[in-house]
Amino acid sequence: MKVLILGGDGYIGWPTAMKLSAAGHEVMAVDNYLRRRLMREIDCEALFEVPNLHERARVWEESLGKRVEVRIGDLDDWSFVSSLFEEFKPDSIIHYAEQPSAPYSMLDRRAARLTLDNNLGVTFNVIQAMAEYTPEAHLVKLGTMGEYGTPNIDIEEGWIEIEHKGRSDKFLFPRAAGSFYHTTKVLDTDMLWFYVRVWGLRVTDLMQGPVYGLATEESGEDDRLYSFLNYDEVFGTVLNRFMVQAVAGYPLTVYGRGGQTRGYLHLKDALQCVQLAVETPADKGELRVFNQFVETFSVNDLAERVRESGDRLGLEVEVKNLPNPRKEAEEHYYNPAHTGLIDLGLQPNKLTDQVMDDMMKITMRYRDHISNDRIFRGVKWKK
Ligand code: USQ
Repeated sequence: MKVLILGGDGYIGWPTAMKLSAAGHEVMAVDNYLRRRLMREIDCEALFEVPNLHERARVWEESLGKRVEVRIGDLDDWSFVSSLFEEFKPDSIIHYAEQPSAPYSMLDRRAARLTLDNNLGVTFNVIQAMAEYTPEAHLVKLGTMGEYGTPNIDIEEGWIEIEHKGRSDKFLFPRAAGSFYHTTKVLDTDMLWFYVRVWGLRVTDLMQGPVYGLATEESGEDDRLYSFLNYDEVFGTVLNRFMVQAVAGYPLTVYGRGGQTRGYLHLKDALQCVQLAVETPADKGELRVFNQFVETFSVNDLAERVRESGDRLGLEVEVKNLPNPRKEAEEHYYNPAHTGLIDLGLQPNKLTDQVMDDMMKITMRYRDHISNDRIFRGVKWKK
């Protein structure tokens, strides 16, 4: 298949490009380096420097003999998007090209506006380009489990049957996002659902939980092919942050009571899920939704796993409960369904002690790169 990866420079974007290229797909990776620019602007550089997308594609071609086409440009700009679709005519489009950080979206008015404009603008352009150039193509769009929030009922996989006053119908599961970033993903889903209804597009919306990990089958031990490992409060996800904190001897930053529970998955499983979605497309006129995670953990569970791994590896790990800078439930019911991707063939990689220790060992290689003042700055949700 011809697969267009939008946001191909990102934490999941580049590993996806390698994965699908290794699987024999013809891959084009596109990015405007927005994340790199924002990381620099707010002084949140990743744990180690990552070569640019052209360079990574060269290293990949040298090591595997497979080519990933690279284009750099702004997907919020219609002329760039239309030229891409006209040139490449993808069978499948993977859309990761969004500002991905909840804390970034809560920094200030400008950051919130950038998140709104970029995320909605790119999704809109992709929909328009599909309709104009590739109406049979399949869009695999990265959403987030955070679209649902933490309701006091079981979370279904995208859709819910509701019986009301003797009649029943099927609706998108109610959404209640916890940050402005998450809200843009809710708006994306609504926009996609509208165009699926009226134009009969083919869409899979992946409700993904927080991802952890770095090495994949394709990167192996070659750190020139690794993704960004962010450990700062803005772009780092919680388990990656805790591992770096443990290695730095910085007390683990558990926000509030630490009962916040989410569905987590290893980067390798995020790739498996996306590959499965690409290779078994949604039907025309279908908005297919998968809840993309493997296991649920509370923040306290994750801190404990990192502490135990630290013990095994000779690190002294302290855990500290900080006043929560976010507005979120710290103790809550959480029971989301997640059978769709398992039914398609997902083989989960769970967070075993071995997986934990292997990830910690990679992090330990970069101990000297850690800058403690990047770890916590307390971006507040409330004004
Ligand atoms: N947390 C801490 N301490 C920290 C960092 C985070 O206690 O130092 C807590 C947060 O308050 C939250 C949980 O850990 O309750 C997860 O936080 P996170 O920063 O790992 O994840 P989040 O901000 O929700 O966003 C991440 C990705 C985002 C993706 C989302 C999936 O950055 O792109 O959409 O995970 S989900 O959380 O399911 O919405």
